[in-house]
Amino acid sequence: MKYVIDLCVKYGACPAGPGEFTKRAFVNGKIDLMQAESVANMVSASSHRGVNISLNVLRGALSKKINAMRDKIIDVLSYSEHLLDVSEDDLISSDITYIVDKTTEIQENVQKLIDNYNTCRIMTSGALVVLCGPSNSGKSTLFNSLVGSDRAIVNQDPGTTRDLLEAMIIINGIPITLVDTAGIRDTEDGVEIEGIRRAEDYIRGADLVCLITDITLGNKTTEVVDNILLKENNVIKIYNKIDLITTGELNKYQRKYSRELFTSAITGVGLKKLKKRVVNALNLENNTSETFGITTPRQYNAIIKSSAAISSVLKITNEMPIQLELVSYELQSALRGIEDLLGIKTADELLNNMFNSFCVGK
Ligand SMILES: Nc1nc2c(ncn2[C@@H]2O[C@H](COP(=O)(O)OP(=O)(O)OP(=O)(O)O)[C@@H](O)[C@H]2O)c(=O)[nH]1
Ligand SMILES: [Mg+2]
Repeated sequence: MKYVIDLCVKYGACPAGPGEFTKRAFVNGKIDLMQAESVANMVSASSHRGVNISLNVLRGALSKKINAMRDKIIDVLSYSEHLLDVSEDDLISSDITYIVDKTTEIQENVQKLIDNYNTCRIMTSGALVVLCGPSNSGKSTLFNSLVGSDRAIVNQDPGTTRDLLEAMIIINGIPITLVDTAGIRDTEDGVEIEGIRRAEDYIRGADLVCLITDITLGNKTTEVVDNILLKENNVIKIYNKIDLITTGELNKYQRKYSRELFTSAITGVGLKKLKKRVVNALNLENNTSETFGITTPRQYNAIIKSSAAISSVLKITNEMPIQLELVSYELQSALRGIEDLLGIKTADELLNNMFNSFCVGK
C-alpha cells in the first residue's frame, strides 16, 4: 500500500492533510466555517446531545439563523445609509423607529445565541470540573471513585499527585472532563511547585471547582486555597473523610456548614449528592431543549463583537440628534462579527490553524 501511495506522490499526487476534505468543502463554498467546525465537533463530541447539536449545525440549522441575521443587519445598514442622504429636516420619527425596531429584533436573536453558548459548548466539548484542595485531603481517591477506576495514584503521604490527570465522565447525560490536581501546600519541591501552578491555571479556566478538605483537620485551609475561593469561581466545598469522625461530630459540622457537602471518597457516602450538586452548579439541569447553537470560543468571540456593536446602535438611537454616521459604523462592525462567524473573509492563518486540529481523513 505504501509503495502505491509513494508512487502516486512521485507522479504528482498530494497526500490529504488534516481536515483536507472539510477545508476544501469550505474553500469551495459548499459549507460555511461553522459547519466546517461542526465536523470536528461531531468527531470529538462526548455526549449524545453533543453529537446532535453538531449534526444540526452541519446540516445548516445555525447557518440559516445567522444568515437571516446577516440579511437583517444589511437591511438596516442600507436603510441607515439611505437616511444619510436625506436632509436632517426631512427625517421623520418612523425612520428612526424602523432602525430601532429592526436592531432590537437582531439584538434579541444575538442574545439567545449568547445565552445558549454554555449549554451547547458543554454538551459538545464537556464541562471542565477541577478537583483541588490541600494535600492529602482525598482528591485522587474521590477522582477514582467518580471515574470508576483506579486511574490516579493514592497514597497516605502528602504530595502524591504532582501533575494534572484528566478523565471524561458523564453525569446525567452531561459530559464532564474531570481533573485531579496536585495538592496545594507550601513546599520547596520544584516539581510540586510547578504542579500547583498548573493546578491554579486549570482552576482559573474551570467551569466548576470542587474544593476538597479533610474534615478531620477542621476548617483549616492554606492561604492559596483561600485565594481560590476569593476568585469568582463556581465552587463546591467538600468535607471529605467523614468515615473517620463520629456521627455526632458529623451532625455538628452539617449544622454549621449546611450548604457544604460531606463525603467519604472511600466508602462512597455523599457521592450521589455530589453528582447532583455538580449538575446543579453547571446550570444545565432543565436546559434540555437546545438542539443547536454556537459551541466554540471563536464563534462566541465573533457573536460578542456583533452584540457589542448592536448595543451601541441602540444607545446612539436614544440620543438626539441621531448620529447616523455612527449608526452605520456600528452596524458595519456588527456585520463583520457575523461574517467572521460564517467565515467570510477569514484570514488564511486562522483557517490553517483551525483545520490543523482536524484528523486526516475528515
Ligand atoms: N478514611 C478515609 N481515608 C481517605 C478518604 N479519602 C482519601 N483517604 C486516604 O487519604 C490518603 C490521601 O488520599 P489521596 O487521594 O492520595 O489524597 P490527595 O488529596 O490526592 O493527596 P495529594 O495528591 O498528595 O494532594 C490516602 O491514604 C487515602 O486512602 C476517605 O474518604 N476516608
Ligand atoms: Mg492526589
